[in-house]
Amino acid sequence: MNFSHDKNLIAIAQKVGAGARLSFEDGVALFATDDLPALGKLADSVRRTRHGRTTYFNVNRHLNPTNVCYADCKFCGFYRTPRQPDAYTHNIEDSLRIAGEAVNEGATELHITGGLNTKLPFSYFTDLLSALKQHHPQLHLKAFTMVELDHFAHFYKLSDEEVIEKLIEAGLDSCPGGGAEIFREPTRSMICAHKCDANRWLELAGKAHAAGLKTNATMLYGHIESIADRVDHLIRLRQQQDESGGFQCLIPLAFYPENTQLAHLPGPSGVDSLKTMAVSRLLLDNFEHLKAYWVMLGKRLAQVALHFGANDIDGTITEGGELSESYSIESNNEVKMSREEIVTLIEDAGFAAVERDTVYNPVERHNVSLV
Ligand code: V47
Repeated sequence: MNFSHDKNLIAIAQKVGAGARLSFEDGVALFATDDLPALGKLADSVRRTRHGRTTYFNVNRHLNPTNVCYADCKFCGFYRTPRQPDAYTHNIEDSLRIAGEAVNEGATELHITGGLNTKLPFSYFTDLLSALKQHHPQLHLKAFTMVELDHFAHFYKLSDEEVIEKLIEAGLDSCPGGGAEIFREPTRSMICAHKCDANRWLELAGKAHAAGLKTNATMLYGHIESIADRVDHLIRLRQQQDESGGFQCLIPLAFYPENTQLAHLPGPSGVDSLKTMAVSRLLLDNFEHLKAYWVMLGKRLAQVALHFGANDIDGTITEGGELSESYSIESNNEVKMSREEIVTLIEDAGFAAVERDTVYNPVERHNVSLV
């Protein structure tokens, strides 16, 4: 049986087999294929060469210190203006309580990100990190996207280096990948005009890497962007990784339209999500890890995505009640999986589940009934 009826896919498979880097045109051709199983097989072969049957997950919790944000991103259902009744900002005690719950549930990581809130002093963020570190030194603090770092630098009139240094001093361990959205203009300005632009996002990632931090990267897809926008995004990330080398993983984020200014859009199809996963794996030859973020894909599609290049399914998550980022495809407050459930999900998909910490060291547990 032939590998594929798609001649373009056969030519690209030969390049992949020879270890050659794929071009922008290859990326567009991969998205254009109608041979989904062959595309998946190709991405899976790369994934298996790197990671075999291993699929990583972690035990983590999200903490969103404030939902007040001036950025007004069209795709966001989370942010509030300061006067809205459900606008909130946690005090340190609230955050410590959430972190304490996370530790009791066996979390190794706190994922911290929030709105761009001009009412808060910079000390709010450094005090938050210091208090968390002091009370829970074992928790890895993965906090603040490049967009938040950009806001801190501008709003508090600090150099980028000062921002990064002060956050590290306070307890920052690594940074999440949010805020990348889609880099290419005019799409970026149409969906998030008030966020930093692509060059600035990439520049800050480079500076965070230079300071020794690992960071992640994301791509928000399935809204108004074109296929060329997606390929451009992936190639820019690849270039930055060549330069600064500190990205751990890419998380393609499937757009969830409900409660956003783009609620009239359908969001990506399952096939589109699987293609995006596979193309990401094939184009990003210098990214070790690719996450099938189950919160946005849904648990079932995330399982399938593990056969399309993904080698990580993210975490148990646990949003704290009102902290829910409110854009999950898993409705009914299901933004939580037990450790046991996540292991079953991975094994049921045919892979070996390995719990990792934030920087991909395996985690040994002697009492797994904790979570
Ligand atoms: O930047 C916002 C996205 C991101 C919607 O680094 C939406 O390990 C879909 O970056 N539909 C924040 N996506 C989340 C994020 C993340 C998540 C999990 C793991 C990591 C990591 C990072 O969420 C935003 C934006 O791209 N987002 N609204 C929406 N309606």
